[in-house]
Order: sequence, then structure tokens, then C-alpha cells
Amino acid sequence: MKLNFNAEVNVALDAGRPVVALESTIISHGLPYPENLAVARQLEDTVREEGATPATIAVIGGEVQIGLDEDSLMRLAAAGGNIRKLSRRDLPQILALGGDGATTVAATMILAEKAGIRVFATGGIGGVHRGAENSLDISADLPELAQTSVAVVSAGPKAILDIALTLEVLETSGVPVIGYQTNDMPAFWSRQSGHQLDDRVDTPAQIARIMAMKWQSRLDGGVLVANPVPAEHEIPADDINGFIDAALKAADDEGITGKAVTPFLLDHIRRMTDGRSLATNMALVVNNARLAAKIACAYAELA
Ligand code: PSU
Ligand code: MN
Repeated sequence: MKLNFNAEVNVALDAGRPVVALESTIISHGLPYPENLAVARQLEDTVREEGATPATIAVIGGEVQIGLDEDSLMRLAAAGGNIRKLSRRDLPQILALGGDGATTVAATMILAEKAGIRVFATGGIGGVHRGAENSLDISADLPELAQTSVAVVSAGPKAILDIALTLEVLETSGVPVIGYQTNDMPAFWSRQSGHQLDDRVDTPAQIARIMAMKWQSRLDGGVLVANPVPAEHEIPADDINGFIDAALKAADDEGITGKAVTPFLLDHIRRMTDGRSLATNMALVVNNARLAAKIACAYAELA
């Protein structure tokens, strides 16, 4: 697989400096235009502020791009969701046949690992959907975390999911789930889900040490860092749950399936909350980019 690097990322990787991967599906499908473009830039600036280099990842013209130029970022942001959402299973087709696509957590992990980038920031990971006992809807993000050696900084699984079942699958898959300054699994818009974590750390350096130990020990696979949304931006579970239930019902009524489910739910909740969920989503992803940069800096110091 051919990887194209932009100049900034190329220089940083060559020099062994810290780099943070950023995904593109959150831009194309997770957030509306023009907020998505502003967030994409803010994520990159945040990573730079913390002394690391941002590498937003996507497929442009049938080629993997590690670090996007302004034109490509704009194309993803302004596509109004009319761009392919790429998970592991979609990569061969787009790379063989051409086209533009935005990478999910799963696909971004794959491409980051190939590029030699070990730390990746997103909003919330995909997981086991509610009602998965009937729909079998389990995000490809979970099996990717099981096998691809990248640390993913998230605000927990998206609260539209079944968090208890998501934690069970992560446990079965051998994925360390590390609470950052929390003992409770965060739930995306909310700081707490009520599900206790086995592991809590309080510094980025501790996370870097866990990553180094895992991969030096040939325990391949991802590390999931759970970073709660800052308190001033949180939507308490009691406030958001009614909207989540209504969105799930709407998705069911409209027969939404497959990769359309998550973007549909996020968009529905954004509209029902008059943008409150959007403000929280933007705040948590920037918060994750900041922590990811600190982890990447700490990890680079170990190497
Ligand atoms: N986090 C967000 N917004 C998003 C996503 C994550 O704050 O839109 C995207 C990620 O790309 C994640 C995907 O991989 O949603 C999960 O989609 P699915 O449930 O179809 O696997
Ligand atoms: Mn799904």
C-alpha cells in the first residue's frame, strides 16, 4: 500500500518527533459544515500547541494521505456526507478503483500503524449497538482495537451504544481500557456511564509506559484511553438519554442500517438538542487531541 505524507508529517516522522493521527469520518460524517472544518483545523492547532505534529488521515484520489492539505480538508468537510465512509473492509476497493473517502477509527488505526504513528485522537469510538442481540450491529472499531497497535484517545464509546456490552467485547478482545483521571467509563457527552474501569492513570507518561510495555512485550493490539469531556462542556446523562431514545426510535422507524446508523443518530441528536450536543462533541474531541499530543510527546521521550 502506498502512503503519501504531507511535508510537515514527513519531517516529523523522519526526525522521530511526536505525531498524532486524526480521523476524517468525524469531519465528513460526524459533524455538520462549517463547524466540521473549524474543528478539523482546531484539532490540528491543538496538537501543534502541545508540541506534536498532527496527521489527519483520509483517502484522496484513491491514495492514502497522511496529513491533509487545505484543499483536501475542505473537500471532506464540504461533502455533506456524500463521501465514502471507510472502515477496514472498504480500503481495498477505494485503493484499487479510486475515489475519495473518510476513514473511521478502524481504518485510521490501520493507516496510522502503517505510517509508524502510535497515537490517535478521535471523539467517541464505535462499539456494540443497543439491540445488537437482534441487529448484530457491532462497530468494526472493536475488532480493530483488538489487532492494531495504536493508542486511541476517546471520550469513551458514543452514548448511543450499549456501553456494558462494548466493555465486555473490549475485555474479550484483550484491549486495555485506561481511564484518564477517572475510575468510571465516560460516555461521550457525559463524564460518567456508571461502569467502573479496572485501570486508571493520572498522567500521560503512565499511558506512554503502558503502550511501550505492551508492544515491546509483543502484546499486539490497541490501547483505549478513556478521557472524560471537560465538566464545563458535559451534558449529564439524565439530560441526553431522552434524546438518545428518540433518535434510536427514529432510526428504527426509518429503517436505517449499516454504516448510516451512527451518522444518523448523531445528526438527529444534534438537531433535537438545538446544537448543544454539537458543542459538547466539539469540546470533547479537542480535549482528546490535547491529551493525545501529550501522550505522543511522553512516548517519544521513552523511545
Ligand atoms: N467520534 C465522533 N464522531 C464520529 C465518529 C467518532 O465523535 O462520527 C465516527 C468514527 O469514525 C467511528 C465511527 O469510527 O463514527 C463509528 O461508526 P460505526 O458505528 O458505523 O462503526
Ligand atoms: Mn455498525
